[in-house]
Amino acid sequence: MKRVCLVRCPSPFLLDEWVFPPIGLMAVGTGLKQNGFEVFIHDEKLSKIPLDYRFYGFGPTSPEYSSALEAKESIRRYNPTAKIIIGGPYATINPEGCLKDGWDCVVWGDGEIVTAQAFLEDHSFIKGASRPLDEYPIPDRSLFNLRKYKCYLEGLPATTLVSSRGCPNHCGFCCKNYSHVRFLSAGRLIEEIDMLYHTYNYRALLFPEDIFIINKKRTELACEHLKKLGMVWRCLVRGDFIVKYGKDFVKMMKESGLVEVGMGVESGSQKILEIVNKGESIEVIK
Ligand code: B12
Ligand code: SF4
Repeated sequence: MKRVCLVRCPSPFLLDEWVFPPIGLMAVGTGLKQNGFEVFIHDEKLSKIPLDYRFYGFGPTSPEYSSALEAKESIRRYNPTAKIIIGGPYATINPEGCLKDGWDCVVWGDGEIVTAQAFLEDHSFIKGASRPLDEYPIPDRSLFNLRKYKCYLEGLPATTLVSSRGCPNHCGFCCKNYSHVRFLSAGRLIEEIDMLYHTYNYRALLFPEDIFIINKKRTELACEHLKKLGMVWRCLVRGDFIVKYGKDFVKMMKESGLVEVGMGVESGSQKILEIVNKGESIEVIK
């Protein structure tokens, strides 16, 4: 059996790191499982990483990278033949740096399909294809203990669902490699909502992705379904989309169970908004 250990890096800089489950590792683990791997997601202290695996995978963001590097070195010391690879946000932003740091393989971009190849074949770098999101399996929440992550909305246990990737805007402070946006279709989004409702008994959801509402029609279909289920939910928005879609759209979202939005204001100075390339005016944000 091909046994793989995917490691979630610690984020001690967060107020509470046990809120949002690692969806990226879950997505990669689901792809590996479909390719016959036995997947274990390690989300304990790094000092407790099991050292007897043949394959290890890390997917850190930039602030998590130094701890991933340290963990790689410890695994190497005790298990020199293990294949240790890296993917995820940091590897996608700085693949050259990762290559210099001695990872056995660096995976750029989507990991669902290519990670099995990264483990089984002899590559130092692999570029993940940017497929339509409906082609990927629903991330398998049973790969670890979802309830360990304590997130609440209106007092109800909540969890996350990422239903799109990318963003068409170009804020200067934002770290992203591509501007094209990919969505789950309304049907596939509803399928994942239903799974979290029926199989995992969630009545509250968070859509933490860049801009959940960017596709108006899809948002309307999702709202219709969330309303039918009686769920409460939260998402991120941008002021310009809210202004463009209008008050009726906001009312429709609220009536479907929306209880909170997060919106980047960034600054009260028009000059600073321009310097950071926010693409929105103070008036629109107000
Ligand atoms: C949800 C989210 C969060 C959530 C939950 C994070 C979590 N626990 O997963 C919260 C709110 C906690 C959060 C916090 C922060 N986040 Co955040 N977050 C996101 C967001 C919007 C979506 C991530 C996601 O789940 N995507 C869906 C999954 C399926 O995609 P994915 O994670 O990219 O994984 C795919 C690939 O990367 C790859 N992959 C991932 N892991 C691995 C592992 C292996 C071995 C392989 C081969 C491949 C692989 O395959 C996956 C499937 O295709 C992204 C923006 C974005 N569009 O990606 C920002 C993003 C990841 N966050 C970012 C940042 C900066 C932060 C913070 C540092 C912000 C802050 N200042 O506090 C914190 C700290 C995060 C941390 N722990 O280090 C940056 C990271 C930039 C960077 N240089 O690393 C991003 C890219 C936003 C941005 N555009 O700037 N975040
Ligand atoms: S709108 Fe959000 S996700 Fe898009 S570029 Fe700006 S900060 Fe990044």
